Amino acid sequence: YSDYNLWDPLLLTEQLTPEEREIKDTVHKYCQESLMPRVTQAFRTESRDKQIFRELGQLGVMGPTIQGYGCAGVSNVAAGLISREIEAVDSAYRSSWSVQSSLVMFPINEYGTEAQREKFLPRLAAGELIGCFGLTEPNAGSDPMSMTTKAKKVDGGWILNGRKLWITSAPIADVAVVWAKDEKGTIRGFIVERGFKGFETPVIEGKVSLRASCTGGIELDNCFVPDANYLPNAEGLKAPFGCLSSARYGIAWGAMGAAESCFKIARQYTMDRKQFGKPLAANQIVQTKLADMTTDITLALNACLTAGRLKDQGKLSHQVISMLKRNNTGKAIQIARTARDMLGGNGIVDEYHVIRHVVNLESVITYEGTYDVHGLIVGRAITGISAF
Ligand code: TGC
Ligand code: FAD
Repeated sequence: YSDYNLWDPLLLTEQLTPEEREIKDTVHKYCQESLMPRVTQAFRTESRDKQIFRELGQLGVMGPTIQGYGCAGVSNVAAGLISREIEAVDSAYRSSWSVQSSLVMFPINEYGTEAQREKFLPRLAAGELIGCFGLTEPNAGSDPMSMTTKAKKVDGGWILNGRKLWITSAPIADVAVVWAKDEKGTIRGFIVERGFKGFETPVIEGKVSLRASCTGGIELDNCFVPDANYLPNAEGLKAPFGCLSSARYGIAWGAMGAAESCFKIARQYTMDRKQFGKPLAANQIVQTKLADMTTDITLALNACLTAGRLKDQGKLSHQVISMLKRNNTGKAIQIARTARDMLGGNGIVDEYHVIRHVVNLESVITYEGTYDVHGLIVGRAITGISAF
């Protein structure tokens, strides 16, 4: 047997269910026909286009694994395929989708009351409401347990004080899932709504990465949050970490979408461009670079597929998610940088897209736990010793 499937060497697509294949094709079509033509301009102008949330809502991909409340209730593999297709266009669009799905809808569904689910999930699923997730603080990034945002219990609710930083979608969000310590130092979760007094969300200016999504801070100044907006089933750091596990799994797939785009562009470019009287692709060094790229992508995606099937069975440990988030974002940025080099001078121009993926992936290896922090999580799983 000698057939080589250029874009899918291990025949991942054949291992999908008919429903997963249909989802992949539908999302691919929307991303390529609707997001792709807008992305270069969105990146140049740092566009904060809320319409994209509604479009993703209409497509039915928000909070895709949640059953009911206007969500599709599909498999974890289908969710991964959605992430991969969106990030093939731009990591910022995938970021907006991830935060809404994994970091806002997931905690409301997992840790919220029935009334909270009914109030927020259908509108978040439709993209009518935009959500953000506030864990990181100016002095608590890799170590969220050191957060200083406080929640004080008062009659009928809680008073929140503190500051969150690096919060995707915060400046345009209608609701924020915010994490704060109660008076005993236990981490609690709250749904803070736009319009609550003492809730501000300044924009972070000057980002060179993820310019098609909006990032900001959350400032809580004696902000009163009623009991109705307290997440009763979230207690301790494992509650926000549960959300992170869902988002990190999606990023493992998504980063490979960006890597695949860079690989496709680099292959075409080196086939078309001639130097020294022959296509660049005729050089051994160029061919082995392409071989390395597709090898890494193929292995990473097949690991994602296995992980997704395990996640559906409740057998995917968060340490393995760390392994994949670390490996796949690390490989994706290497692939993007190599592709950038293979395009020569054109590699730095946004119309060739590769440089946009490079700078975006600089955020993707940092957020949701940095490359090294995930190495330490796996290291702790191997040795039983915490090196943090
Ligand atoms: P540790 O003792 O490890 O854990 C405390 C409790 O949580 C449990 N746990 C998890 N549960 C579910 N999923 C996970 N991934 C979990 N990780 C830990 C753990 O079992 C324990 O439970 P229990 O019952 O024993 O209490 O806590 P630690 O303080 O030692 O953790 C250290 C470390 C480094 C692992 C952790 O702090 C960490 O992961 N740091 C990275 C911070 C991070 O990822 N921040 C992300 C912010 S959100 C974001 O970046 C969004 S970007 C989104 C976008 O735009 O796409
Ligand atoms: P630090 O923790 O200060 O780390 C700096 C460096 O030190 C890194 O290289 C790190 O690996 C290293 N380091 C840290 N500790 C150790 C150690 N023990 N051993 C060895 N090396 C170590 N957060 C949210 O809550 N919500 C969001 O929506 C969100 N969106 C984001 C969007 C963007 C674009 C970015 C860039 C970040 C976002 N974040 C968000 C924050 C993100 O999760 C943090 O930036 C990340 O966790 C790292 O924290 P830090 O930036 O404070 O870096």
